[in-house]
Amino acid sequence: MRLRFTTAGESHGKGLVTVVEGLPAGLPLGAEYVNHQLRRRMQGYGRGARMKIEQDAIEWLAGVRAGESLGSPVAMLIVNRDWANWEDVMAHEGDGEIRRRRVTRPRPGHADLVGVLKYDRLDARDILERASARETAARVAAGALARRLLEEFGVEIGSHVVSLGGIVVSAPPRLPVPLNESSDASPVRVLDPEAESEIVSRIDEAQKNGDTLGGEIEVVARGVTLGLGSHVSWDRKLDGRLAAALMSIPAMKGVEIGLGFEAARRPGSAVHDPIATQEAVQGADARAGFQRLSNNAGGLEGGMTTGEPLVVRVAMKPISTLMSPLKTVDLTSGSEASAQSERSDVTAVPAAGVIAEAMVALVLADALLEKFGGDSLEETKRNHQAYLEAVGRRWDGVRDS
Ligand code: EPS
Repeated sequence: MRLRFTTAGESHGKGLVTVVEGLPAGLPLGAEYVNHQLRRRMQGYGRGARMKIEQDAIEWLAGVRAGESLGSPVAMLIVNRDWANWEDVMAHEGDGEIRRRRVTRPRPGHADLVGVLKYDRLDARDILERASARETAARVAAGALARRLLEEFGVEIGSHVVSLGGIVVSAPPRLPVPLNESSDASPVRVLDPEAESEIVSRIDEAQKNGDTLGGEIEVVARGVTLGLGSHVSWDRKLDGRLAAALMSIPAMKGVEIGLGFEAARRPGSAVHDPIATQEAVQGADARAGFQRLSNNAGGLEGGMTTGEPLVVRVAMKPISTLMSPLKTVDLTSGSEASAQSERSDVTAVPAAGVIAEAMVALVLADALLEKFGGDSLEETKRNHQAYLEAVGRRWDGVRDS
């Protein structure tokens, strides 16, 4: 792995820390660029009161000087404003005894029960504080650095919600570019005003019933260089790396690439994307002189990027904190109980799109650095340019002969 990142932090702890290692030196970086992504993650109809408390923003801790990366690990801090309300409950020091806000009635679907059993804890708060999707703020910060690097290579990453609460969105066949300019304008990040109002009503209804809603998100990356990833070994295939990264986001239950599960239901002739020469598709964005007449593959063949837009979808289950709680067992008495209701969101599907973009950016940036290397941005760019020229020359050779 060329680009690595790790996060630390509890949902109601002092803050979240992200360390990103492997960026080349000389990448222009500003906090506002990262903060813009953090603000996007806080949006979306159906979110809970926590997002009114927080104003997520980073503080640089290391790895950046005079607006540029140094090539050393970049560390960022996101302070939890809510910490002020939790300092006693989440205090670092003490005698091991927890007196307030213990969670002893595990929520079905959350990490609570398995976590307390596996980690031998009496209070499920010791588990949920880290299992909380609050951690994804730190991922979005890391993803912003990857996105910034990819921008230098002409990559644009966006997302939109394709279903929420069982309402399927009819997105236009040609997605707008840049995608986020349109999807971010919708409170539920959809490209269909009719579906938007239906979804908003469904969220209101779920809130009234103390219920929660899941949905599906599509991430699209344009301008990705042909040949990232590899066909040669299982752990170098980009499909697998993307799926793993996306499935690691809390509450994600499935990933599709391109046509996805639908490809399994069609004959090959209705799945695979015919290849044409650049001349056959006038004005299209050709890659090394070749062009696909469709993109059912979602920009990946043989575990490598084809140069076509990368299209991945991810399915999110409904959040497991229900205000009308499900049945559970109390950990202290062992008797039947209702699951604990903590403040939470009715749905976080719109925000999940921003998180999925961040994970896709991190995987693509890793694959880009793996292919082109470079200790400085200029070196990475030189290597990238030389590769593009070589791929292009190969096509010239075919045409001349
Ligand atoms: C989240 C912060 C959390 C939740 C949510 C995501 O804040 P709090 O628990 O204080 O309300 O709103 O977490 C979950 C959905 C979960 O299952 O834990 C955030 O910053 O995104």
